[in-house]
Amino acid sequence: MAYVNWVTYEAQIKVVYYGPAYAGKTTSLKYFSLRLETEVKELPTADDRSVFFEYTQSEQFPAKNLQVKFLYWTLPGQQKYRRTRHLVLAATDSVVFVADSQYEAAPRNLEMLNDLEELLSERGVRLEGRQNLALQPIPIVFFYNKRDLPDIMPVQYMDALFGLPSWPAPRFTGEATAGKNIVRAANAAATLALKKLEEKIYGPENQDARPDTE
Ligand SMILES: Nc1nc2c(ncn2[C@@H]2O[C@H](COP(=O)(O)OP(=O)(O)OP(=O)(O)O)[C@@H](O)[C@H]2O)c(=O)[nH]1
Ligand SMILES: [Mg+2]
Repeated sequence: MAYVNWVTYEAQIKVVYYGPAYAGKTTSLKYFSLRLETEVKELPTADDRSVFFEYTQSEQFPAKNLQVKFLYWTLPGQQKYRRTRHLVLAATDSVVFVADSQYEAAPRNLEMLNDLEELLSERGVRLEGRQNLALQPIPIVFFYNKRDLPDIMPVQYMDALFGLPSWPAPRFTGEATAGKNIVRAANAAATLALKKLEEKIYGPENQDARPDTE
């Protein structure tokens, strides 16, 4: 649940970029921060070969009575940084799952999705659309990256891989190196998290809306 300071009426929403190593998380975040005209802050690991985490933030903007700031985080996908990922996932409000579209990356994409769900469940959280009503749902947006490469999985093949036909999570295809669809995916994740925050604070916007069938 987003952090809200009721003295200053400020809220923070944390969006985490998750996905296997080399999928393009850092490239996505760097492109997005350029567009936001902010810098990516980095905390290198002790061995200096990878980054412990990176994040950037948007300007605050008013939503209802709150000033909302969005923080975008990413973290290394290699197996050895699992503990780091566990820490960085604390208080996540929304996830952009950056998948590598190359065929050979299919098993690593699935491993990281499982890894994400396991680490979230340890925090009492699940991905929205997944069945486990004991856990708190957070939104997820899929980003199929590296669509410029030749040997990539067709979009429908990837949808089937992740089970998207029965899991209505937003999905974008793109190219982080060229910035294609990066802003759209980031905004979708941020908007879904903001909607959740507003519902928590003000109640469902439209009482007549279709009931949540999760
Ligand atoms: N062709 C192509 N290459 C990409 C794309 N996005 C990222 N890359 C390249 O893929 C490599 C890995 O990208 P990163 O952004 O460092 O990947 P990461 O997900 O942060 O990886 P870890 O931090 O190790 O988990 C880099 O050489 C990028 O330039 C893309 O859309 N197309
Ligand atoms: Mg990275």
